[in-house]
Amino acid sequence: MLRFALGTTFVFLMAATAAAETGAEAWLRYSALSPQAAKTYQHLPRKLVRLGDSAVLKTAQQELVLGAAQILGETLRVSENSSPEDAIILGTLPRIRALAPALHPPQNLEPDGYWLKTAKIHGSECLVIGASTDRGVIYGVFALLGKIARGEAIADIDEVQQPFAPIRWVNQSDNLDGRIERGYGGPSIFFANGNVRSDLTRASAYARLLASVGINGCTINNVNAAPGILEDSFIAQVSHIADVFRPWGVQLSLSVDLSSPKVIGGLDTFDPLDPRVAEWWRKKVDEIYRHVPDFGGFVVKADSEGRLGPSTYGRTAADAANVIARALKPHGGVVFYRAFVYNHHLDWRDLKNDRAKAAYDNFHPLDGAFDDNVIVQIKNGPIDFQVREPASPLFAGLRRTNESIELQITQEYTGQQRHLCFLVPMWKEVLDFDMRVDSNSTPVKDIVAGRVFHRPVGGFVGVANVGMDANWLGSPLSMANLYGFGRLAWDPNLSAEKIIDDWTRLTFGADPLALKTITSLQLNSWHVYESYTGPLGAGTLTNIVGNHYDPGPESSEENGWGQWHRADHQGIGMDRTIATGTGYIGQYPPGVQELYESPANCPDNLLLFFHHVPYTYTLHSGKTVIQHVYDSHYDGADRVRDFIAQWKMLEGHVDDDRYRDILARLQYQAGEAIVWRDAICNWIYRLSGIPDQKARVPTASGLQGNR
Ligand code: GCW
Repeated sequence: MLRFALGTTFVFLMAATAAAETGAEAWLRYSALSPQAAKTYQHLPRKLVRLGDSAVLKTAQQELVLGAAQILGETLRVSENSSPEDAIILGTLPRIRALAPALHPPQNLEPDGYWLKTAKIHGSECLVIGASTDRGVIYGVFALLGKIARGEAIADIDEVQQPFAPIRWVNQSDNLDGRIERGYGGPSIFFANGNVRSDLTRASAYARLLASVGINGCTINNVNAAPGILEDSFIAQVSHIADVFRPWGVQLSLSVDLSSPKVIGGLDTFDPLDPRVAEWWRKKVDEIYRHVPDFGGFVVKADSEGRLGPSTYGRTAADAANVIARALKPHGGVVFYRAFVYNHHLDWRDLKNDRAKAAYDNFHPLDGAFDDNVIVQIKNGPIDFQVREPASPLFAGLRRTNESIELQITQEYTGQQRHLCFLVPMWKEVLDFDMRVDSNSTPVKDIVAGRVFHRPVGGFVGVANVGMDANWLGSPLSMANLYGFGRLAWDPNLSAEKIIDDWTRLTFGADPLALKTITSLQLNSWHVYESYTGPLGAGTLTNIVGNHYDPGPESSEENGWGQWHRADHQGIGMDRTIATGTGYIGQYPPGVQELYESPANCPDNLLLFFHHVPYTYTLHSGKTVIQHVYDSHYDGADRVRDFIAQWKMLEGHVDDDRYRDILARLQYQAGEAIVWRDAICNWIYRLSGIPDQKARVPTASGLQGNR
């Protein structure tokens, strides 16, 4: 009777969970397959053998048991021994070789790579999930469950997956008081009121999400770092977060303030070349590793946006990075030194000044000066996560330095999770961009992975500000960006179409109309957002000194921040040419210079990033710049309205909770797109005095323009 009662409660709870789609499970919903679809997996062994008992392997086993129960309704029997019986076998390759010498696992499996293979072992039908590291086994389990959840065939599977690069990290921007800088999904999952939270359930669930897409590290605090994070008492607290990350193979790291030796260490200096400072870092790092033996390392933002740095003592970024790197080196830790270093008091009157040049100017001269456990972390573009930027020239400018690319999952300048903006297509453009180093094909993805310049370490970092909101980022559709970042970091050669198809099936199920509509909305969303917020590479025309959200094109000008578009009565755009402009284009290899230096060659979508042109300049599209601005804004606003119509077709095809939530979001976005359209069109009309050919934009006299 008790059994019956429990069973009923369980079924009831399952139904309740399925009905209330909070988004908390994200792409790990593991919703039950139809009996028909589940039949495909009837030969999946029901016994599970785990070779080894590390925490990570145990997590892998638990995940597989959970997934099989939820997706297939099957209970996997866990067995420590490998008696001759059909089984799923989890383990690292040496253990698998010992068990089944006749199997031939892949020879050169990279760390974290995995192998999924159906094979006969001692006469039994087995499914092997093998890897070079325990962490790789978890990745193999998630990959297998993803395939089953999407109904893909696994009967004769023989698949090897290798990570493209060793660094696949996220950076959070959490402050110790629990607020998140540029966080749009609620307060911190790590900190509250100046302490580490006592309940770290969400932190553990986050680590699971990260592991499920192959992310292996997480920096838990803001790059604008509070020195207090390195107080001994705080390190003890931080270790609790590492404890909940560890079973998922996620390494913890910290952002640090370079002035810490002085501010909290009691020294009268933080000069990186002072031996007392070196000693302070060494002791501090040793202390951290006593609490967190698998600690990943530090992220450093220095001499940037008011943060102190080595320039205080006339030292270089390399001096600063290396003193910390040497403390971390014996423990295997790394330093991510951010290249986001620029002067935000630039003289805007000087047309030769250019913030875009800062990263290259500051770091290229230091190439070769960084220790081999330093990674220079470079934002995808030379300004700051605008809706469109060219790839940073610094990627090609460091041949003897490790690099990572910093991508922003958080939609700071791209609609703050209130506008739909799927960023994978944008990231792919940067990752695939050919830097033409030494006239060879050298896409950014290959450079950051260390393949072009044969660097020992490198990869991908995503700024991901998840919070306490049930759905993590504040918007269910934004989670495609977190998922997509992980998938791309693992394999940047995946297409945006494949990534969003996988995500949608896992997040919403396989309803054909839902699949078609959601994937198409996501794939179109970046261009649509761009069309009403940032025309032709001019930058996101938002309030750059305030919320980075509302339209505010005038805020870019006449201040030192350097996000200038130089719009005046005659024309618009920054002249960054070698010939007449700031010379920024000269930072690229010659093949790329050729692409951008002449307006005739430059792609329309970056024209105003590189050139100052009259409003009447004719684009490759055949339109004038001014008419393009008008048309793209009207088109963008119309297309968001059309998103609503498309979404409404999904009533009954997706669960009611998310149907209504997303509908409300799109309706809100449609209103905002009109606000943007009108603000930008009116602004540019006032500046240029050139009316809209289609007479939609009110003219000075209040009459409509010429038709
Ligand atoms: O884009 C800017 C953000 C800051 C951020 C900074 C950085 C966390 O507006 O909030 O600081 O970039 O990346 O350092």
